[in-house]
Amino acid sequence: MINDDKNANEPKLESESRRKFFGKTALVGAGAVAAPMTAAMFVSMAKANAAEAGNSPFVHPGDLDEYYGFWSGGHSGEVRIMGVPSMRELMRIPVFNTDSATGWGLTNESKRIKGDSAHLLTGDSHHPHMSMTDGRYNGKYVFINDKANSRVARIRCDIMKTDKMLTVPNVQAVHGLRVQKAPYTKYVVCNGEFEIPMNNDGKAGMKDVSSYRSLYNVIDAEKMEMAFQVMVDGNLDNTDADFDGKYFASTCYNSEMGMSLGEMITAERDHVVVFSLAACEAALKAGKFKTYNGNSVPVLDGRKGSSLTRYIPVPKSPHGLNTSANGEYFVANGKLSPTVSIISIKKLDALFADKIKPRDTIVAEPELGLGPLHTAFDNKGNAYTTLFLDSQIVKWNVKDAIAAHNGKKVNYIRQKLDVHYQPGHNHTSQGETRDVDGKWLVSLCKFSKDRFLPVGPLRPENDQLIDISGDEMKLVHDGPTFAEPHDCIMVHRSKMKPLKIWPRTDPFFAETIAMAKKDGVDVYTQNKVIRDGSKVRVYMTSIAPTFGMNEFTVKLGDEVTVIVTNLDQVEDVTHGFCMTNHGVQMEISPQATASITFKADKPGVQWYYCNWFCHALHMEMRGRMFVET
Ligand code: CUK
Ligand code: CUA
Repeated sequence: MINDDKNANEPKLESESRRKFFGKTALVGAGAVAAPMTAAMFVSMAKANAAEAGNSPFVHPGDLDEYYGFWSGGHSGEVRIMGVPSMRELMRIPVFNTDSATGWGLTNESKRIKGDSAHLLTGDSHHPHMSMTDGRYNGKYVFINDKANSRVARIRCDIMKTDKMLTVPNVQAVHGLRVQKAPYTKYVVCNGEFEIPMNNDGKAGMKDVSSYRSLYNVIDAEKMEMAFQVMVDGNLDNTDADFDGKYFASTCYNSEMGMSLGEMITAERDHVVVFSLAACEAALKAGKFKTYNGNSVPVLDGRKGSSLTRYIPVPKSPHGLNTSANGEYFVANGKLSPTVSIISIKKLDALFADKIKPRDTIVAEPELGLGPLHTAFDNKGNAYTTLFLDSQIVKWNVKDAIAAHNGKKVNYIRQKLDVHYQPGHNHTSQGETRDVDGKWLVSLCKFSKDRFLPVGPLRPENDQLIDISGDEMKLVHDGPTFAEPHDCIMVHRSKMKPLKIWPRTDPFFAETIAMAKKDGVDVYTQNKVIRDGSKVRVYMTSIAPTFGMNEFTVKLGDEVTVIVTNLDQVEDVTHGFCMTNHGVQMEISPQATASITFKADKPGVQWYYCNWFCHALHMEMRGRMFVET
């Protein structure tokens, strides 16, 4: 049916023909009669596009993707690894959520990592960003915020597991997060979004909001401890860093410090706060800080008039803050304003020296369309901004936008591409680094509406892949995703060196090994039950298709910890441990040790089994726990 459109294979008309197709479908009546476009049609169409651009989205079975994509999972609380350009989901990394398959949040190893928030089972992860050296991804860590419980976590990219988690004190809702790009990621920076009383001990109430503040949070990336916080005027939303290791910038959408929607959008202007890292570190060294809420985290005063910050007025309620890939600009995205504000990073030295006024740092404020939320960049001087309300990506040229601002008659808009629908973040391949390559753009669309088979009232979102290697953006793939990737990064596979099996000395389970040592057990060679009062530790090995221990006995009411060490050295042979009817299960990958604790609260015979399919005799990989009364 699409082929009656002669232009169907014309790359530049792809989005229009797609639209026409939907128009026709609608005419026929909800697609009841219309034949859907077959996969083959779409493939041939996209193939034609790709051939023209020389940037193929096709990764054939058995072939590997060129990029690792790290996608946040929003209120699913996790991080996902995608293969780009195939858009295949390669792995899920549980972070702030609890995971049935791997036992994340249930195992003792993961609870130790979650630390003081081990009891929290939810999260809202927005911004995954990788550690850098000299403005380039270094393949070491991915950091991610938890807006729901004010946390920041770190993922170790050699094992692709969360290895540190920190609850940020003195703030509520950690939102925008980025890393220091140069000279290396010493700090992870993130915004405390919701303003709260500085001492939130119940004395400051709901009426008088004069003591309410938002804090900028600076975290030591290696230790994953708070370095310091900076008190600001207004709230904070998104943030980014320069490429020189000197400045960070954050958007503020509620400079009014309003407590209701109406109050939050009264002022015509809000602002971007710029932080001078050197000034902050000097204030810290000089002891110019206070502490709050009974903790020892130093809080610097970066409110208006302070030497640590500058406030640049921009049209009201800005959202995304993105550093251009050439390191020259901070771009604040207007959201309620159809514009973005381009701040010259070069001019910030003069601003901090009070030689120019805040608005003098703005080199252009191009009008792009309705609802600009986030901007990404290529390696040719172009920017790509999501227009939430227009459901479009607008491609625009930064130099031309600046020329137009200076009175030149030049059209800085290069193209507007329909996306489906309502995009939030977008991101280009390696687009926040010096290695920006201008190949791919992903648009994270909040709504999918009619793009997929209906699956009930709750719909997937739609992550669209766009080829930006040519002069025109070309939509090449729809990718349904579950709630809710806010942001993503695409890292060239040459930067990554994931391990294939665990090193036995890995710190991930070192404390478990230390506990075994205290019990006099070598987990690698021994299968043993250790009783310690009403606590029982069951050490067993696993090698496909058997557990080292076929049966063990405990007493009713015992607290039982099962510690399994996977002796298999064969890549990909992961075992599981599940105690039926006890809500207990976990994953043990090759050469790993994992442990889980539960109460033996049911008498009699209780079967345990391996729940990761590992062998032809996987079903037989089970054993009995006998609970004596
Ligand atoms: S925010 Cu979600 S679309 Cu948390 Cu980066 Cu803009
Ligand atoms: Cu071991 Cu299944």
